[in-house]
Amino acid sequence: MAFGIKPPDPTAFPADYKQQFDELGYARIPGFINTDEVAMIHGCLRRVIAEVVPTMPVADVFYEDKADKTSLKQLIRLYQHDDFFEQLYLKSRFFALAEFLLGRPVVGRNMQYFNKPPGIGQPTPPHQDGYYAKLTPIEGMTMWLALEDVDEENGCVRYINGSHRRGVRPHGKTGTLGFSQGITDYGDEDRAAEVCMIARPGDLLVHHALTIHRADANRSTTRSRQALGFIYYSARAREDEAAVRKYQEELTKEMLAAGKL
Ligand SMILES: O=C(O)CCC(=O)C(=O)O
Repeated sequence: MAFGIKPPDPTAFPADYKQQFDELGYARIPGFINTDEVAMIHGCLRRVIAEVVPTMPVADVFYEDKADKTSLKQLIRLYQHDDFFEQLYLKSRFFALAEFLLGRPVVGRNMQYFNKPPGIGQPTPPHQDGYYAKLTPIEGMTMWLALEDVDEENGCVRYINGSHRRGVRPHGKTGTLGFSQGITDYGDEDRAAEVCMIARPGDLLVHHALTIHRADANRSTTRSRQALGFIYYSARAREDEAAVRKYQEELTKEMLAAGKL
């Protein structure tokens, strides 16, 4: 398997990664995978989009415009639909890094493909992943792997330093498919504090479940903005599964009624 099974010694990762994650609420790891590995992921994504997506439930495949199959914006639970992505998620150095950063055993909860198609990719509203997750304690992270050049034009991720230490902010419905809840009192002070994460293919961003983040729309008319998201929870965190399921079912109904799914 490419991408390496767990390193024999988890301290093989530089201590600086954990220091950044603990202090800022995110770590930026340039070149976490190399160009051959990026190319392999693109190849597997092309295969999945051609062969697997047509068999996936509508609740796991989001388009900016469902009548236009080139406007694919998100694939949910990718690891449950394809063996390559299952290995990449659960038996790789991504998994090992998650345990290193959290300092305890983790479990995989979701792996997603994110795209902002050129010209039509919508903004990602400001949010905290931990709000969606209904976890106790809120111990988890999302890894965001850039598969293309990402900058201010095509919608880089923006973080607020230290926001993982300041609790959960109020969230409300956004109407955005894939990011249904956003921070309701996000203001100028928040915008002034944002740090824009410019990334190259293979760079990894890792944010804590409480770190506030958002992304702009894709303003480029020629470049997409593709990434993979790996969500890991601490193994000791308990999820309110019934509440999450109920919310997801209601949301799917609403999105179907709105013609978005
Ligand atoms: O891809 C994006 O725009 C944001 C992804 C995100 O919010 C996340 O991974 O938690």
